[in-house]
Amino acid sequence: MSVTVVLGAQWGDEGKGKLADILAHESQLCCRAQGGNNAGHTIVVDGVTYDFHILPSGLVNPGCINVIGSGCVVHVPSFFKELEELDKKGLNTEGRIYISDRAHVVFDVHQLVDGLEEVELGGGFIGTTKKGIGPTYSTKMTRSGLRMCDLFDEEIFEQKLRRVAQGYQKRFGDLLKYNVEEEIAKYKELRPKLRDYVVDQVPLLASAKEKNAKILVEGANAIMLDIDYGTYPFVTSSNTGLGGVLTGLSLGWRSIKEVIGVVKAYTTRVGSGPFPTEQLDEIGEKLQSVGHEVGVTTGRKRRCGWLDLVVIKHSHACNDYTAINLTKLDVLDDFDELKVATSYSYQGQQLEGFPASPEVLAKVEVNYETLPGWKKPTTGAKSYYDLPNQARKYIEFIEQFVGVKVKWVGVGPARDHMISR
Ligand code: 2SA
Ligand code: GDP
Ligand code: MG
Repeated sequence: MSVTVVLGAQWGDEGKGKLADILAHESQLCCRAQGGNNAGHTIVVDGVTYDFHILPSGLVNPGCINVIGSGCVVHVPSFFKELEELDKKGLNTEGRIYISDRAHVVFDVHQLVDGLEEVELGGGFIGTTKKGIGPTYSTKMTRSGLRMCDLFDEEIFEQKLRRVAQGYQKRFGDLLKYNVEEEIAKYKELRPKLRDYVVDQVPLLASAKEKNAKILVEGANAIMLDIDYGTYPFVTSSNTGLGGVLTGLSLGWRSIKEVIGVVKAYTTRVGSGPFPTEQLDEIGEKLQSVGHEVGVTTGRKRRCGWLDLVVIKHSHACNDYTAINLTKLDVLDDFDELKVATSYSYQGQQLEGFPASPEVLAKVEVNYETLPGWKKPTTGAKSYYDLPNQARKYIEFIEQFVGVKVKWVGVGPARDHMISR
């Protein structure tokens, strides 16, 4: 078995979905290991745009079986809605999508609580997608959550869901506008539809191993949103790096052949939290508008700034990339010069790594290297040497600084706008 892992190296939306779609062509299985429908991946194929949230991007490839792994959290009505939308676009997903029976279920109550917890935080709100991700992982960790396998025994299901609802009702009182009986009734309809999708992922992946299958793992969110290594507390509630892949799917570590870090040629972030290279001026606005930086799940404008190599080094230290896919290089086509962060200083001292403390992070001074722009379109480039000289210098600067080869370069949103080296 050989496993290729695609991971976000910044704060998400680097273009993981597009690379996953390309690599799915040589994979028999495409798996998600963590997260839920907070993720948003846009894939453009033959002029058709597909938006994925909980579903793996491997579904675009008709030869690929897709798995939502044990480390994921699933809001069942949203899962079916997403399948319906793909169906409307003519994509046949029948027999190609499975959910682990160990994955936790996101209920409507989790989504409501997500909103209430954001209100409780006042000015310090996280800026979540309000998809119930944090509350669901919280109930998972406090061992009160429901897993997909719990949905099929009506009695146990009702008992467990009522217990979750009672807990929240005690905490939020009248602020929580939730009717548990309505959600229970909804599952009477969903239950029979779900049976064909829920499987034991462990033997499924074990049999893939026996058949020496090629497996692709599609990361969701990104390392700077990782619960342990990201900009805590402004993070999502799962392990979004390589660690989450190993716990979220029953894959042997020995099978992992490639870990590809997807790096946007500049930086974006949705939601609150530290962002040292953010540009709150016309540069940030230009990156936002040229890059069409709008959240796929919530429609929020993404915050934008220069490429931060302190982030990429931290990200590489956490995930140990074997290669980088640099994306959206074309968005930088019309800049006279480009800045790239190479270190941070705090109280006059250069820092060694990416600081854990949000208070320190808020006060760091960013040290930049300035590189010349290329002022030429890159979207038509088919090979590395079609790229302007200064664009190649930009890529090589990143490569040398991080110490990882840039194996793919994205020069546009479509599947064929990708240079491979
Ligand atoms: P949550 O909902 O609990 O996971 O939110 C916690 C933080 O994680 C961020 N987050 C994301 N950041 C970038 N992209 C994400 N997916 C969507 C997209 C986002 C969207 O692809 O565009 O549509 O707004 C994503 N999901 C979670 C979130 O902003 C919080 O900072
Ligand atoms: P993901 O969450 O990492 O899969 O990324 P998203 O899909 O949320 O956001 C990336 C966006 O950039 C999508 O709209 C893609 O279609 C688009 N995209 C991906 N690669 C490129 C690229 O190289 N150039 C341009 N211009 N757009 C790209
Ligand atoms: Mg995204």
